[in-house]
Amino acid sequence: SPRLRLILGDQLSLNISSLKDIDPEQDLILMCELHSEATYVAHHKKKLVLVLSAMRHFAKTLKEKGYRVCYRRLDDTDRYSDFIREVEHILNASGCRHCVITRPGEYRLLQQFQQWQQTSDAHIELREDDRFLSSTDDFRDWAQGRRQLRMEYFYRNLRKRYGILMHEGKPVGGQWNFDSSNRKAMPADLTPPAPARFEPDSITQDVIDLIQTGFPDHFGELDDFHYAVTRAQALEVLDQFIRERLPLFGDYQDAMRQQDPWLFHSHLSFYINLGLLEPREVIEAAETAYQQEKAPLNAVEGFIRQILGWREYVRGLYWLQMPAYKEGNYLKADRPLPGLYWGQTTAMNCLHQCVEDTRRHAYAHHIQRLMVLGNFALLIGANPAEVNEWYLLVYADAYEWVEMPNVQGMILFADGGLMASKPYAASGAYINRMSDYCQHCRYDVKQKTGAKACPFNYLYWDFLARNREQLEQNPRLGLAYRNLNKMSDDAREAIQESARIFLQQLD
Ligand code: FAD
Ligand code: DLZ
Ligand code: SF4
Repeated sequence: SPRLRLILGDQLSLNISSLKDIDPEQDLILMCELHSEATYVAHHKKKLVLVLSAMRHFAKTLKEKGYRVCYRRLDDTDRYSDFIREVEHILNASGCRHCVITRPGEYRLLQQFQQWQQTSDAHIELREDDRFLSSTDDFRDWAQGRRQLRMEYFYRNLRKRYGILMHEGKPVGGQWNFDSSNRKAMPADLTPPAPARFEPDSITQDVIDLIQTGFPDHFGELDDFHYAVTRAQALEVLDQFIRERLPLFGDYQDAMRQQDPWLFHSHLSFYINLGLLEPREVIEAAETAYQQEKAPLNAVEGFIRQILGWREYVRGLYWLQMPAYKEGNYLKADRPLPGLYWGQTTAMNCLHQCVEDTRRHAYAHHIQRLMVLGNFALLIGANPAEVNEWYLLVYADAYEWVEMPNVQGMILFADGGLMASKPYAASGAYINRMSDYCQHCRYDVKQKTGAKACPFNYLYWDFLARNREQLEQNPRLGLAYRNLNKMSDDAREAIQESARIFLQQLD
């Protein structure tokens, strides 16, 4: 008997588990553009274009392959509809009694689907998402009995399990990690290659018009959309990355440069997360480049660790910890997210630049997200719920399963140290070392307190003082607290006074 196959917007893979064993003659594939998905957070305009255009192109591919596809456009679906209503409608209309779905990436949808499974008259079959290299059960087993869940050990297991960058049971090159040779500041005369660009075709142009008129209030610049929207284009981005950027990926992984968020990063998260590229093939392409001596080991290992390590790890952590993970607020942070995150002017050049990159491209690279935007949110004590919402809606690669662990665990220490052994708090010196932002800033990164001083400098110490109760016992902060304790009363008061004035103005 015929089966309905539901494909969600981030499941655009021909070999997704919900399409296995499909009968092209009888079965029907359903895809739906939903107002509810476009607005449950007010996604960046470029993100909406990326997701909807990629969905439309994927539907076209499916039809060209001879599948029967029912595609519901935003203008066809009711404003208040959701996946369940759309599926039930088709089931009722067609008489089909069985719907196959690959488990959604977000907890809120899985929960809805599981409740519906209990109440629906039809058979709702949920399948594993096997595009990941590690299943949620694997992660649960690994996490069992561990007090801290360090990515590094999880990653080494996967390297061994899949034999990636391994030789006779040992890591290639004799070590697991080459970070000591990575993370250099970028020389001013080095010009990174231009990122791949794809001019919008008529399908993308229709979606741009739709978003322009339908979602004018959403954050972000819509002009100059040039992302890949098909698998063929995403493969071009991958190929270009491997040839042009991967060799220097490790060296400049942490560098930041004014007006250029792209640098030597891969820009592949958009496409891997949508399903246009499989993580396995991306890892393989990088490993092959190393074997063919087209890229050095420090770059290739560093890149593979991001995908095989971090990406799989955050997904495991998310499913292990939800729904409680969302509520974590270890440092009891409660400041509303300041307007500068939405583009309000700020004299802090690093923040201005990173928000501007984000507004224009729905992209910022990892260190901008972590050490500028994230570090600031941590130091000022921004409320985790608002920070999560911001990261989930502004980045075109953001889905809750990957966004939330990075925010709760990596930047805000809201999980109390399950992921990170200490908060990623840093003063202005780090930003100055890794970027050219400070050279163009009204503040002076060398001054510690006062009206001209870089706010990161006093906010850092103020953060440690404010969170003494939760953080002083952390062994990795021992030195920082000893330095804080050694300060004269005057110095400490000057810091707290500068922080008080700054934070008051911020609110
Ligand atoms: P590259 O630097 O080229 O890295 C290669 C790939 O590794 C990425 O494409 C991505 O798939 C993976 N990767 C790297 N770091 C991480 C990480 N920490 N977690 C998971 N995967 C990783 N990434 C997202 O895909 N979606 C998000 O919503 C997201 N939110 C983030 C929020 C914060 C606060 C931070 C600090 C990081 C976040 N990241 C997120 C991780 C990382 O910043 C992006 O994956 C990366 O910037 C994407 O650009 P790229 O493809 O050029 O990455
Ligand atoms: C992100 C997104 C958006 C903006 N719109 C849709 C949509 O209209 N239809 C759809 O099927 N999926 C969309 N998505 C992706 C879903 O929100 C995604 O499947 C969940 O976030 C689960 O990871
Ligand atoms: Fe940012 Fe401080 Fe440097 Fe200005 S001086 S760019 S605020 S780190």
